[in-house]
Amino acid sequence: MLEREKLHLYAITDRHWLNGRTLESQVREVLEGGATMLQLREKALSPEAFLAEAHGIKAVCDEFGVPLIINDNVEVARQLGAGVHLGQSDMALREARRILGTTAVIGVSCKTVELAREAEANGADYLGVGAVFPTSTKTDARELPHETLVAICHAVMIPVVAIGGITLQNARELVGTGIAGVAVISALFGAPSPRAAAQAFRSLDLSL
Ligand code: TZP
Ligand code: MG
Repeated sequence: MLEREKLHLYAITDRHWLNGRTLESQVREVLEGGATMLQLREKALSPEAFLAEAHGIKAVCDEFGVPLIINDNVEVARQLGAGVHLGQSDMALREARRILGTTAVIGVSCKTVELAREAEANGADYLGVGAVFPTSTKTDARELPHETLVAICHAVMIPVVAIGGITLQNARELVGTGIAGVAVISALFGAPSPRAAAQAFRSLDLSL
């Protein structure tokens, strides 16, 4: 089973915030700052560019001993020996498991207790649940009541990571919900110093 500690600070990339920097250097910063898991999320790169970038990011993650998860793309995950994160409209979990094997980390986005139970039964290693706060990063993300987050955490044994609009200011509101950690895009990659932002998240006492 994936250790809950690995999900404490789950950094998800976004090239929207690069401002002339490279994604690889930003990833290095958040890992230096203490991120415990890294998801490479690319919505617009060609398959070739995605794979080339993913190789570079994988090398950085390996250096820090941090698991790399690929958003949506099971084929890139397979070629890299990385994990994958699946939305409800991506490849079916069982099919992804067949392709990636038993040891790959597979996460699934869930918004209801039913979907959470189904993903656990089908062999998910962790769940991503949100949006727990308003976010402008994913324009179609609907806000999910904290009661639903709590209900999902109670309904499954696998770790749950909260996502959506999480900042250094509001993260404490999630204490007591049962989450294993927070998944963060803009409050890390959109920060003036992603390293300092990651350090600040790690030093928050979330008592998860
Ligand atoms: N899924 C639900 S909300 C979200 C995703 C990918 C965006 C999270 O980004 P941010 O910037 O941390 O709100
Ligand atoms: Mg997806």
